[in-house]
Amino acid sequence: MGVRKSARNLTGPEKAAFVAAVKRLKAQTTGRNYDWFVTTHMTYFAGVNGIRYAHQAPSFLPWHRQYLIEFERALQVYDPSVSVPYWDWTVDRSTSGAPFTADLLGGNGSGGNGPVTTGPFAGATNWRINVGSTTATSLRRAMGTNTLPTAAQVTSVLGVSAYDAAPWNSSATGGMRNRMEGWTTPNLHNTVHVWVGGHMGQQDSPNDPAFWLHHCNIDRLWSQWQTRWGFDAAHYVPASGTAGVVDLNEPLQPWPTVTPASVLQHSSIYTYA
Ligand SMILES: [Cu+2]
Repeated sequence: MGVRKSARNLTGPEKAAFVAAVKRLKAQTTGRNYDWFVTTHMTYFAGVNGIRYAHQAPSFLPWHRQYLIEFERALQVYDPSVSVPYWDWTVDRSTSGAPFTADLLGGNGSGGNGPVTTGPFAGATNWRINVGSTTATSLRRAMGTNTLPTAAQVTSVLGVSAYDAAPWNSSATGGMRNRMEGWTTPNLHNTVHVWVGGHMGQQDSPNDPAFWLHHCNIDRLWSQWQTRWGFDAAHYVPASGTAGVVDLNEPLQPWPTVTPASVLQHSSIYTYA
């Protein structure tokens, strides 16, 4: 059972171990390597066979929870001590502080949506972009063009008792999920993708390792919401019979045996510090 810590609280050796495991997964040539994760996010970005999985749907949160679990397990093949850290962007709001330091994610791109020039993922030799929605071969960022969500906005979202509501897409205004995902105010998750910019603003956003730290924080906020309102099956909707989305007991592809119901409880796999 792993403990996911805030990036700001990682020790130097913990940061080095995370970076090393990520780079080993990137260098893996077969199986579900780093680029498989990027491709999978792109595949599931929009609907597959008429079902929305990863975005603009109730399964936004459980799909990314399973995606993080799979990624973390892939890192742990190389180093069992590694857990994915989270980036609490209500606290760490600088383009040069945690987690965007030279010993973890590196800093901003140069000259506005340009290549990252510092840290372990700077330049195509250190970190080559192989699959993506643009032809850039090195990691790009354009940080700080908008304002990160605030702690007060997070508190307001965690106070919404309904998990989600019809019409179960980017137009839904009646639940927590779309406020968290960000197609309705106060727009938490989407705002952070835009704030980092560059690759993080695209469908191939997992090309930026910042993706994992951001989504770890989103998963942590969902866990906090569950702590307040319930980890039980009654706190995921729709329960059944809704076309085009993943109901409580329907498969979260590409993991055919995983369902929203099966990932509601996470404490036997990981907890949050
Ligand atoms: Cu995202």
